Amino acid sequence: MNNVVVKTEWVKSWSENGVGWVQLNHENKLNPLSAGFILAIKEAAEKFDRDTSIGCIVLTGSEKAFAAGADLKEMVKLNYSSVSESRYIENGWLDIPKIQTPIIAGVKGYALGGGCELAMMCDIIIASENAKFGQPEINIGAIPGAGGSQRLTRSIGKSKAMLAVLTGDMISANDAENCGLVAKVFKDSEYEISLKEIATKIANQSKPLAKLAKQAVNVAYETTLEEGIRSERALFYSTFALDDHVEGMEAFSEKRKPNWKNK
Ligand code: CO8
Repeated sequence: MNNVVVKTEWVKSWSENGVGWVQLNHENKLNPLSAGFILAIKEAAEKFDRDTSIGCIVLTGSEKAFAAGADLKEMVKLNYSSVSESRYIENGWLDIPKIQTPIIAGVKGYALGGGCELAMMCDIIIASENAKFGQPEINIGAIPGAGGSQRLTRSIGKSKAMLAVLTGDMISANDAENCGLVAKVFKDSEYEISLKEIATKIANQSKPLAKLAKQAVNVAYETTLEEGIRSERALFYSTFALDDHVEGMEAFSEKRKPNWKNK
């Protein structure tokens, strides 16, 4: 696992109306996540995170899959010492949650194993009605390894997460929406336009305010309620230091749309 080649050719990226699109575009439309592929995904997302014209990033996959998990053809060759010594999961995977720009996972088809974990690292999951989520690692001699047992439990609760992790069964898009894993499910015919509308709406918010809001929600994931409320209050106070706070207040008083300065 040393000398991993970054597979940039498997990632398509473009920007439109302040949205940075990162499409997983492996020649196998199931998008198996090899070490070089995840590094390319991370690099494309980080490039948009550094781009001040981008206010929202969207990760998407193919018609068939967001990603059907870790690349099992790569994984079959690995052993305990090669995964631990090469830091198999630390490289790339752990950088996705550090992205400061709001990031959406747009899921069509399968989001399984590492694919479900990658989607859960994003801030919002929007799905097409054919999407299927799951942590099927138990069926192939493993358990979730990139946060699945932790993020799924926080997202849908212990009992449902246990059911998914212990049976390996898939969760339909509608069930995923009902239990809060997915924010919205759209009919296949409406999915792309709706995903674009949501991403564009977020991209056109004040960028510093959106980043503070994202930070505030994420604190709820990681700390106690008391600590989270303290942190939210400090972030709320800090909004008063932004030109966009003044602009938002003035626009409300003048009954017009705010003209964000992004500072
Ligand atoms: N990795 C590599 N190749 C895959 C994968 C995969 N995850 N999934 C499917 N393929 C390959 C198949 O081997 C097949 O290849 P070939 O044509 O050479 O035989 C091709 O893709 C098409 O697959 P299927 O014929 O199986 O397609 P179906 O449409 O019939 O089924 C499924 C689609 C249901 C997605 C099925 O392929 C499947 O169950 N795949 C495995 C899903 C899985 O177990 N995912 C979890 C993997 S483990 C994991 O993600 C651990 C994460 C830990 C952290 C990440 C560290 C990197």
